[in-house]
Amino acid sequence: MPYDVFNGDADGLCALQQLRLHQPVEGPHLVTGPKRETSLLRKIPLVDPTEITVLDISLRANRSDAERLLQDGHRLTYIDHHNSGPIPEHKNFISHIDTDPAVCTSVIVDQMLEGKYRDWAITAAFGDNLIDTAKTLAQKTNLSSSQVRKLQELGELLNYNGYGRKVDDLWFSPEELFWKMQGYQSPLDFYGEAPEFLALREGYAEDLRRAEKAPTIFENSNLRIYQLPDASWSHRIVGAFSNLKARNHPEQAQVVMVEKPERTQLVSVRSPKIHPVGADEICLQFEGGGRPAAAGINDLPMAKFEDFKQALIQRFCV
Ligand SMILES: [Mn+2]
Repeated sequence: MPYDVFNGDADGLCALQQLRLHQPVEGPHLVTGPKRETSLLRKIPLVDPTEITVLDISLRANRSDAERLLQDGHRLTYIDHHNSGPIPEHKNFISHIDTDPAVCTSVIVDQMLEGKYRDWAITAAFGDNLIDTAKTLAQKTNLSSSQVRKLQELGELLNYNGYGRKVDDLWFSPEELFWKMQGYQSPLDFYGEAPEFLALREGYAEDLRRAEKAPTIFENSNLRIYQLPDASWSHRIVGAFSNLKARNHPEQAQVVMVEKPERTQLVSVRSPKIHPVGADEICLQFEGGGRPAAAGINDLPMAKFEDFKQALIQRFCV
């Protein structure tokens, strides 16, 4: 039985959605998790050699497991846009990795399928906050501007649903959402008909109202740092909130911190839209990761906050 391994955000969901609408697989095993859980290949149990499709999780975080699975005789198709490090050279490792900051995994899948389910790729690009990419792709379709706005809202809501410390924080588990989505060829029908869509819209509005009241702990014209409390809603809204702030303040880097138990913080970093680089470099220094435009840290010790703040200032304010 094949395995489909995917990031539990809009991009991972819409990448798999396109692939499985194109090529349905009888009862695939799904391996996924909240957006920030990216070491997913280690969750594949010992099974006979099979096809493993991997979507939207960094190879850097999964390399040793990828190598082990190749040694065990599995065939891996790896499709991703995160900073990967060296790519295994093995006849059973098929890689479609493109780290161009204008590309996300669903856009790579869209290229592979020659635009067959492009509306889902547009949805994902909006979800990954690649607005220009989404709009450029939308120009190649017959969508009206109101339909494009719907895809944007859906992408943002699917992305929002991926955020949480654990699956219990999420409104819907990514597996559940994927199976619901598989019932729809078009994201516009999912938008119009799926009760899951309405539930996400309500949950999002409520979480955002709370986040808008969060204090700013540092601000100048190039950088702003917000502090959110330790709560399920903070963990759900952190990504969408940072994307929203990044969009509304293109000249400023946006950093959203969420308190966690054990004196650490979860951190979301968005580079300034007008020059969207640096976020991954900074997060890598503090055991996080991501892309040049958007990156994060799972556990930043409070004791490291001053160093982190100085790194941000060095990168974005000079
Ligand atoms: Mn992605």
